[in-house]
Amino acid sequence: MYTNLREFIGEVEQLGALRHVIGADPHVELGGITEVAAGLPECPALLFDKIKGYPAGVRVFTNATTTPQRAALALCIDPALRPLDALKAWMAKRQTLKVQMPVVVKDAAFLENSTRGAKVDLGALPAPTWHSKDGGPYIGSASIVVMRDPDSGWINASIYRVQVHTRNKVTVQFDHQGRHGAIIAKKYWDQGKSCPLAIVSGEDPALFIAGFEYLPEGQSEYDFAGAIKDAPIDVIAGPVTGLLLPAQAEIILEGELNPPSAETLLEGPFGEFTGYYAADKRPCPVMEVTAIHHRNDPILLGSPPMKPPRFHFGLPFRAAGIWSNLEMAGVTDVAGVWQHVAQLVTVVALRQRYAGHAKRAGLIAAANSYMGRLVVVVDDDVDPSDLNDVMWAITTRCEPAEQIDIVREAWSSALDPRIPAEDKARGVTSHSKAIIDACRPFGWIDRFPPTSAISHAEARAIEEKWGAVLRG
Ligand SMILES: Cc1cc2nc3c(=O)[nH]c(=O)nc-3n(C[C@H](O)[C@H](O)[C@H](O)COP(=O)(O)O)c2cc1C
Ligand SMILES: [Mn+2]
Repeated sequence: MYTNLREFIGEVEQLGALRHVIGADPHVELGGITEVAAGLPECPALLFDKIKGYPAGVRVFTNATTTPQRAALALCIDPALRPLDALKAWMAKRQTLKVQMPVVVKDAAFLENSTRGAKVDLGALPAPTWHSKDGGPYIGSASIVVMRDPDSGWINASIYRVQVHTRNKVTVQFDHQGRHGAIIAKKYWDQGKSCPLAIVSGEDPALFIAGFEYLPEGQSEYDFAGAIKDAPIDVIAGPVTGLLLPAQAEIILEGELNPPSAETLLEGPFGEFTGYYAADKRPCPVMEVTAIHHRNDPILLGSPPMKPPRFHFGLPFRAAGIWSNLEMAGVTDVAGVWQHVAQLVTVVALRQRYAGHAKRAGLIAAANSYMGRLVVVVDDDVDPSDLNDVMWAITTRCEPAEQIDIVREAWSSALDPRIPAEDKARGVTSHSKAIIDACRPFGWIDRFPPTSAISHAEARAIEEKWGAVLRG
């Protein structure tokens, strides 16, 4: 199992999924290459070197976890598992995670190079401008923001995007005031202080995943990342802030987030995971960077939002959450849950046992589908991770006049491109969701025409026996 990003990249290379890209321009080109690669069938991970304007060795790594295989690798789950089995393994693992407290170590490779105070120059790092209409370069698209709760000492370490503005100023963007980082920073600001923080780039992929997961207030993403790996995360006190920082990371910025009453900068716009821009420039809290540390030949981890179906993670982690929600609510016989189109479509597969079973599952899934307008429920002979299979079920088992329900004023967000600006301006960020029951009607399920298709189990047996012949 990998102990840091470099070892993870080595594992990706062993799988044959790494491509080396030499000479890309960090202004729009590097982002474009990342997006095109993410659209290829094998969706390779990319290690950029000799980036235009930067010395050889200063690198950017993208598409780290964009396939099911690499997402499983990052979760320390067998990457050979079929996607739905890998997601199921993750759901089971997440339910029984044994928290691992980080351990303090004496040295960190990121201390190989440090600059402080007036010598700090963010221009030394290849922050990409990911999309042509973005407001500027972003050093933080996959980096974690570390803060310490002044009351309890809890360390929060999650992902908020970070734009570079000057040689020592960046902005940190919270989507809403409920973000743990926003809650912690406000505590310092309310006391008239700046909030000490660190931006960690080129972190261990388990920390990248932990930084995305919804964890309860008070639980550290470090503990969760340790649980993913079944091994504690190494940490070391930052020389300037004293914050405990991941010792295996590539690049760290230390500094203070100033109260917005003292200073803000206009941040964005930034292309979002929906494939659209959601807002124009907006005032954002400013971090004054007082120290930069990095390993020799540092690797910046980048994960720009891209046009769907491309997404940061090749396994739909939020679908695993919905799968657990269904089980916790007592819905039996769930064969799988998946999300497509960058989480915007949720599919539940189940074995119907009673009238209303499918709708019960659909309603729970709809309630928990963030920004998703489409929820589909299919029978268990349909693979929810295969969009073609799902469309086959919709077109052959669903009578639209009878089997599509609409739920209004449901959970979306200000990032939703289809909500009118006037509504957003008055705080209305809900939308409607269609629940498509693409199951065979329960009332006459026994009389529904039998399918001619071979079962998943039969297909697997044939693949095992004849796969080599078929693939040539
Ligand atoms: C690549 C990526 C970028 C993200 N960017 C942001 C962002 O800019 N602002 C934000 O508030 N959330 C962002 N998120 C979502 C949060 O990281 C996520 O919801 C996290 O659980 C929030 O952590 P918290 O509960 O500790 O605040 C991003 C997630 C990912 C995977
Ligand atoms: Mn958190």
